[in-house]
Amino acid sequence: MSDFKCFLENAGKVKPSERQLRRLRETPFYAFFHFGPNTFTDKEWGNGQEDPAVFNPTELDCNQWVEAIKTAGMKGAVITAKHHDGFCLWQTETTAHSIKNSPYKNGKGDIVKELSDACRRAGISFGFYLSPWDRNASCYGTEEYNDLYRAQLTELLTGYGEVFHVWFDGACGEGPNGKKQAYDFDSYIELVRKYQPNATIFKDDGPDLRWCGNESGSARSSEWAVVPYELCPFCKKQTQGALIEGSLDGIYNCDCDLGTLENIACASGLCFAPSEIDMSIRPGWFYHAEEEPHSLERLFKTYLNSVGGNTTFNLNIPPMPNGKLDERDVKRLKELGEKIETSFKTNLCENAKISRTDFGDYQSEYLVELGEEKEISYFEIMENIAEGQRVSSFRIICRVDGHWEKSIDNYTTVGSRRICEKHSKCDAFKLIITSSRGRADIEKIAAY
Ligand code: FUL
Repeated sequence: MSDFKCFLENAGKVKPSERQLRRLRETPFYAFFHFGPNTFTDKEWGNGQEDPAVFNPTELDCNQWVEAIKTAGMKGAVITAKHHDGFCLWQTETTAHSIKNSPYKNGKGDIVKELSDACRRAGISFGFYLSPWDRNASCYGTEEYNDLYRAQLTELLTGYGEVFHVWFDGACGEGPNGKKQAYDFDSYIELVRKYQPNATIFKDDGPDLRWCGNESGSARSSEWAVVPYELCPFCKKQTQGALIEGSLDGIYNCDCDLGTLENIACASGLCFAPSEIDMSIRPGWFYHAEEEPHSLERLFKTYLNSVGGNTTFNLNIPPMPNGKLDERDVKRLKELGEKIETSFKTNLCENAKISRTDFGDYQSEYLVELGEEKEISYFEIMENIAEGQRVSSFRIICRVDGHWEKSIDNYTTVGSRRICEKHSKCDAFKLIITSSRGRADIEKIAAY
C-alpha cells in the first residue's frame, strides 16, 4: 500500500471515545444557563467586587427552565456555577463570595442543587460551567488557586449526582492582584474522570469537545471531528507522524478549515475532537431586559448546521433577575422545538429500496428508490462514526419526472450526522460519495 493510501485509511480510522460518541449521538442539543450577579447588575463580566447582597431571585423556578428547554427538544442543561466574577451559586466551603452571603433563602439556597434536582425530575441531564478565571479569589495567580479550583470542582462533581458535561472556559484574565493564572488543566481533567467518568469535558482544545471558534452559532460547511493533534493536545493522539514535512503553527481553532487533507498531512498525529457550537438565544450571555431573542429562522438554521453538521449545539437561555426565563425566550424555544419536530417527523425512506455500488475503494453510490413520488425538504446522512469519519465529499441527485437532475450541490463532510436542506419532488435519489478516507461506512440515509 502506498504511504498516501495508508495515511488516508488511518485517518479514516481515528475513533471517538465512548463518551464522545454518546454526546454526539444521544445528547447533541443542550442548554446553557448564564445566571449570577451579572444578572442583577446588568453586566456581561463582573469584576469580582460585587456585593453578594445583589443576588436575590425572588421567584426562582428551575422547573420552569427545564420544562422550557424540553419543549425545544434539548436533553441536557449546563449552569454557570461560577462565572469570571468568582461568585459561587452553591453552598461551597471554599469561599465567602457565594450564595451563602446573599439574601436568597437567607443564605441557605443552592441553585446548583435546585437545577440538578429539577433536571433529574424531568429526565434531563445535568452539567456545569466553572470558570477558571476568577476575579475575586485573592490567591488567583498563585499555585494555591489551583488547589482552590480543584476543591470547587470536587464539590460540584461529588455533591449533585450524575454530571453529563463539564464546561471549562478558556478565558484567562487577571485576578484581583493583577496576576494571571497558569491553569493546571491536567489535574482538573483528572478529577472529572475520577468522579464523573461518563461526563464529557468541553475545553477550547479538548479533551472531549473543542470550541467551534465563534460564539455566533456559525458552523463550518466542512466539519471534521478528526483534526491535527497540535490543535487539541488534550485529546488522545491516535496516529503518529506527518505525511508531509511541514508545520501547523499558523492554524487556530477558529479557522474555517481544520481537518483538510493539507492540514492533517502536516500534523504530527491525529485525534478525534468534535466541536461544540455555543451561542446565546439573545445577544448577551447574561440577561438584559432590552434584548430580544434571535429569530426562529436563525436558531433553526443553527440547529440544522450544528446537530446536522457533525457538532453539538449548546444554546444559552439567560434567566431573569426574578429567577425565571423570559416568556419571549420560552415562546421561542417552543417554536424551535415544534419546527424541529414537524421538519423531521416522517422519514420518507422508511420503505425505500436502497442499493450500494462501489467504484473502487473511495467512491460509491447509494440508489434510494422511494416507490412513489415524494416531496422532500431535508436529507439526513449518518456515518458509522464509531469506526471513524471518512466521507470528504458527496452529492445528492434526485430523479424528477424520470430524469436524473444535474445537481450543482456539492457537499463535503458527513460525520455523525449531516442534514442537507434540499427541496425536491422525486421518486428516487442517489447519494454519490465522491471521495472518502477509506471505504465509507454509511449508517443511515433518510429524507424528510
Ligand atoms: C466566554 C465568557 O467570557 C463569556 O462570558 C461566556 O461565559 C462564554 C460562554 O464564554 O469565554
